[in-house]
Amino acid sequence: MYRLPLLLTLALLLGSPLPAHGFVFSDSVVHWPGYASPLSGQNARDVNGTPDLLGGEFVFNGQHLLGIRVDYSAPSTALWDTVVPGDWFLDVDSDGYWDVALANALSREAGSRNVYGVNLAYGDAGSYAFSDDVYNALGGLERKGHPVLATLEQAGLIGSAAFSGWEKDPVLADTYSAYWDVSGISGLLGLSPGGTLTYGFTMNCANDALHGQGPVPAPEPGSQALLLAGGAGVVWKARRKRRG
Ligand SMILES: [Ca+2]
Ligand SMILES: [Ca+2]
Repeated sequence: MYRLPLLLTLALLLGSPLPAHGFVFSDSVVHWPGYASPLSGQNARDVNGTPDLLGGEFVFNGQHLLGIRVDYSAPSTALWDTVVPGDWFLDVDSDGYWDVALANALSREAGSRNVYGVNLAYGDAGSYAFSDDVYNALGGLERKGHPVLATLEQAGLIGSAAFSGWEKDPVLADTYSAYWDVSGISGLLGLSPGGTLTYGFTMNCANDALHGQGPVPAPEPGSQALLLAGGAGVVWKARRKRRG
């Protein structure tokens, strides 16, 4: 009778509180789908200038999104002071419409950021402010024709994020992290447990871009496992009793 105790142990492990978890992502795109630069040379490289966005993590506790981390490095420090985060775009049901925009206000300072409910089609130019217009101070060094900011005219404020800030004085090739804490926003930002989240992010100059999908954690198997374990325990005891 070794199998049932093993199952019980497994079920109890599954039923115990789990640490925060989510999904990690890497930078697997040069630009967002549908937004190649009209300058073909810019589409041949992941990074134009600096920083290099490396990837990061969507951190969940159960189905509740706690925050977003981005890791980045500084392949160059030239013009670093002019480069700041663009907005975060989240499509919580991956239907081709952004549902949440986290507005970074073109600032690298730590502090509060507004989070909006939006309904912006990926492919609609009216959904965005573009790199060409946003990064206009320095002679057109930006990646051309790339979304950077969300159009917020129809947006509704749903809460705020606490931003950790963006490195101001980087050491060449060192890796840094930025974090947006959205744990104070209730309602999972509309995320559907077990579903798929699509995200997009870039800097004001769109020199490097993040875009991809990841899984929203499904309801934990703990409660189900405990029920099963309870049932198994009853069966096990009943069988032992009968044998005894
Ligand atoms: Ca990159
Ligand atoms: Ca959507």
